[in-house]
Amino acid sequence: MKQMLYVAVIVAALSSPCLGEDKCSGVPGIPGTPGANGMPGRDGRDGMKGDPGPPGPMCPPNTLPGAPGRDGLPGPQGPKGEPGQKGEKGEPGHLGSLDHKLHEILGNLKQRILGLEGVLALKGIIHKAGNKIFVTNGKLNDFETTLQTCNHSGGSIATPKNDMENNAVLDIVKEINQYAYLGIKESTAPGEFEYLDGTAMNYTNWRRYEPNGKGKEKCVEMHTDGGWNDKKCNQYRLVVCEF
Ligand code: MAN
Ligand code: CA
Repeated sequence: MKQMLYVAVIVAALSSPCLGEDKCSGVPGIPGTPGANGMPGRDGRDGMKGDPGPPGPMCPPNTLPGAPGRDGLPGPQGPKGEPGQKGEKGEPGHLGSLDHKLHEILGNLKQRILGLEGVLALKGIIHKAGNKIFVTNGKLNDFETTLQTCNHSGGSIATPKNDMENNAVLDIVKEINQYAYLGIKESTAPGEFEYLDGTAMNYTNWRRYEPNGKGKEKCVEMHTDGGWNDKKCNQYRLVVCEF
């Protein structure tokens, strides 16, 4: 193949018109066709950020509105409204149900105590008058000792403040057939009597001509008719207490 190319070149040289001459001028050859474009180059580095663009054009009328903006700040508090209707009564809470249970317990306790009092009254041991209970230990003592005896029992010396209470004490006095000191004493004003705490009496049941021992009879006793007599405090009288 190479040999054939050499032959072709030699033939061409021999057949040239300027064979044998020093200089040879000819017509310039036709330029070859341009080569195909190369591959695109790599991307350059990012340029600097440009200025913000001008605002966009206003939407023409009759176009759809844009998305709603964000909520504004809360406004000031409005005036107080009218009170609503009263609601239904609720179920009892913890305290309510405790209150109910305590009421039940107290009710039972009251019934039991009333039952015991009934037994004691039936046996003639206590004498009830309203909220008071009168009771004797069956012994005789002076006024001061009677005060101590009753106080030590958690009660106080019998102090009838109405006919009902006076009759309850009288029942005991008649039963034992002994006079009893009462919780009444002469005040600093001779001939005037008051309760042991110094308050004025609002009920009395003096016997006829009593009190008559001004300044000398500072205590008060109940006779077997229920009437009162002022008397010296050193006598032995039936101990009757109230609770
Ligand atoms: C005795 C005492 C007096 C009482 C008179 C009543 O003297 O008990 O306190 O007033 O009897 O007659
Ligand atoms: Ca008297």
